[in-house]
Amino acid sequence: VESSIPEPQREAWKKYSATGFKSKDDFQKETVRHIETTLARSLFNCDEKAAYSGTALAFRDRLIIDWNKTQQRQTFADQKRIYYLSLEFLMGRALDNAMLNVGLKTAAKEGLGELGFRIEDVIQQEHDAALGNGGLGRLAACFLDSLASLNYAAWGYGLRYRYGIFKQEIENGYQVEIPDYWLDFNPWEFPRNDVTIDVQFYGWVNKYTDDEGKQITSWQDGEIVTAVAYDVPIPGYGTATVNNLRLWSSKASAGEFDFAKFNSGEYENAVADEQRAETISAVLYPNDNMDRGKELRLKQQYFWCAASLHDIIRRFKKSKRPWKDFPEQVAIQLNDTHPTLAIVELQRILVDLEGIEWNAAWEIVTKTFGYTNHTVLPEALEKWSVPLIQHLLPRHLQIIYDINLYFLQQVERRFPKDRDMLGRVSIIEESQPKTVRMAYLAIIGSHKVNGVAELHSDLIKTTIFKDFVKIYGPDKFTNVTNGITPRRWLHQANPRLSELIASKLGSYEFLKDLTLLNKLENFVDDKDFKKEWAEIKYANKVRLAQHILSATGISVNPKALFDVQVKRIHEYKRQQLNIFGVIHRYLAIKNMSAEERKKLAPRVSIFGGKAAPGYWMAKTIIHLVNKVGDVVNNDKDVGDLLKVVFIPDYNVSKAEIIIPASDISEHISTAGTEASGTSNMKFVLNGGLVIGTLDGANIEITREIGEQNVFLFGNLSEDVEDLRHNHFYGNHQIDPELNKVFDEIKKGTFGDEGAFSSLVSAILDHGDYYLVSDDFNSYCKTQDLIDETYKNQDEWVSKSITSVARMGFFTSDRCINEYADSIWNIEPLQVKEEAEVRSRT
Ligand code: GL9
Repeated sequence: VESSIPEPQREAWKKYSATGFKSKDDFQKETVRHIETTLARSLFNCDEKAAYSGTALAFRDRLIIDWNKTQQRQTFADQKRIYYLSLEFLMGRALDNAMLNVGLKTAAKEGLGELGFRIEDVIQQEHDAALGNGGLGRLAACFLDSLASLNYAAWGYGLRYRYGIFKQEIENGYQVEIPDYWLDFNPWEFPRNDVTIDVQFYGWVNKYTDDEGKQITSWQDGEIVTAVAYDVPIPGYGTATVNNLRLWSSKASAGEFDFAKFNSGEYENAVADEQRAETISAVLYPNDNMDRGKELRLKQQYFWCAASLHDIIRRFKKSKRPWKDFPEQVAIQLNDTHPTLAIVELQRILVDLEGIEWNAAWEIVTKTFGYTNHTVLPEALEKWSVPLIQHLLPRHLQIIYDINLYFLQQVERRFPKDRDMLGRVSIIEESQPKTVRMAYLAIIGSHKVNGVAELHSDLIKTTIFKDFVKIYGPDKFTNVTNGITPRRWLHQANPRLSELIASKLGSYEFLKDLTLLNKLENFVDDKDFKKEWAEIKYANKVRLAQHILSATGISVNPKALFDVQVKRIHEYKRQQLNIFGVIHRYLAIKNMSAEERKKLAPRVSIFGGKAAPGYWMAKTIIHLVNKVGDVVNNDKDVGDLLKVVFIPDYNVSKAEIIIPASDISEHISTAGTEASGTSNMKFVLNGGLVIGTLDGANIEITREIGEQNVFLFGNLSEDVEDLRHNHFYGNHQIDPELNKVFDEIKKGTFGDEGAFSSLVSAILDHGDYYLVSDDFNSYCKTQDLIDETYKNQDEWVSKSITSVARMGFFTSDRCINEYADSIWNIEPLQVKEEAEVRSRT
């Protein structure tokens, strides 16, 4: 590798090369130095926020050293890299994770203590990086953690939104959205003002023959917006690898920004141009499992795809290899269809700019890309209007039509008799206006398509992508069941449990190889161990109860059974089933004798999650939960037997408090609708049991931990279609107990009944699409079984331990290794210093 510094001068560099702190004393020295000089504060005005900033900067220095080395090493090795393209990275906080991975948390804890701060309070000062909506974005963050921990040469590419997912407040029971401006102080990003890429929009396509008689296709006269790189270091656990997450920010291009307008007095117009450019990366779209088809969203997608691809190609070109080697050097994974335009953009670059013949180019493209599907919900499948693409990306639309033409010709040859097939699989939907089916384009442009849990991967093959299985054969479609990082979701969120496990297994090796947890089964009858296990759960519940009190003013008894459902609010996830079940329980308690009440296990029903701002039904569910809480929590007959809590602003750092404190969590989607779910894994890994439907990863969790350790209920995925049909064309009977719940709502027990009529009539009058009534009886009975089981604490704790012991499969490390083997064809890049590195916990 070439160096910019000549040999004789390198000695001075090496002598002063940064090393970062390695002891408590050095930590203090560096932290104080940063507080006094970088932040210009002193011991007279150092609050917890400043202590956080200084600590973060000290740890950042350590990370950067490994980061630089990793990037050098990867450049030097010159082997295949993985590029994970995702519009969402739901990272949460970085400091605790950096401490764990750098391995000097104890030094920091003691060092901060001597400086007058508690490390827990300091860690909590950090603003969550919330550049995602839910499971899909958090999965991307877990993947980055595993990629670095396993030493894969991998880059994430995303957008640097100025506003992450909105903050949620609850006012009078209603969700209110507050903008999430998170960049006031972010030590974890490095602006690379020298790494910029100009991205074009609009314009027109000029086809002509040049002087040498060559056919030229040129996209010209568009508007240019500049992408500026911001790099975020991603440290691995137990290794010196620190990978890179590159986020693009948009700004007016220097060439484009009209200085003439300034001079001619059009100051406001010039500023308006600038602001328009910056708008592209301004906000994360807050929709979960929902496609809204807004022009600005399409602009975001192209802006990010184009910038990322040009960056990847620039790197590839440095190796001076021929283009046909591109797929041996580059694997690009598409996180859902959001980055599908990258397929079209690569084809455009190869054909229009590099002069490669169409078929040769297309082979390079399809070998490079893999596509992960995350949902079968029809309303979430992206379709972009043809006129919109025509306007914004005229050349790309032509290429999409050509891709489609060649594809359909191939299909026609293979299936000459199936005339409907062509219309069914065409990338273009003949609607009004015509639309581009992005999932079809992603399948056609990739060499592998995967679902995210077994059931889901089967469903995409038999339903939405059935025809493509006929066309390409079954091998193009595969499954990679999701996973979660045990570093954040066990060790960081639940340090005491992690410590207890380590004490029994003899080391923290399980954080690198989660299957080692199976040794815990040897201790299911160990009385002392069980006692400690239960105490830790209790302590976590006390911590959550404190949070609930400060966030909502509601006081809950940590001895009660904590029943938790936290996730985005969506009809398919069926928070309405949960709250109707709560009302049913409330009515039952009201009808009980004092004797009967004594026998009942006290329960706290905990809800949390954001509703998309435009999703009326979801907002109504939140409103109902809060109104039910108002009534139940203040009913003297009920007391501690039932409390209903809505925790506002569910996010990654709240999840770290909530998940370890759950006794039972709810994963109760209509069978066949939740592609995987990942919080189900997090809850079980933290010793919580689950109530769930046979959906997504619940099925594989059950297979791993055993049916006796899961509370399953409800109809099966294969019966859903018939049930829905019968709701409309048969005699639709509503569950009688559910009807009583509706009567209570209609009576106005929970306030103005009109406020909730849409929720009730979705079931009574509109076909109960999500099968709430069909599953209600089985749901309530299973909840009763949970009450019974919880009374036997000894048995409960045994189930909890056994379940944790069998969760090894669900680490994202396993998941990433599967992607590497079956989709990317890539090996880890070994790190020499590894042995010397880090005694980490
Ligand atoms: C989702 C699925 O709904 C989840 O079941 C799945 O676990 C995750 C990760 O694969 O992907 N698909 C999807 O669109 N979202 C998911 O969570 N929603 C968002 O977070 C945007």
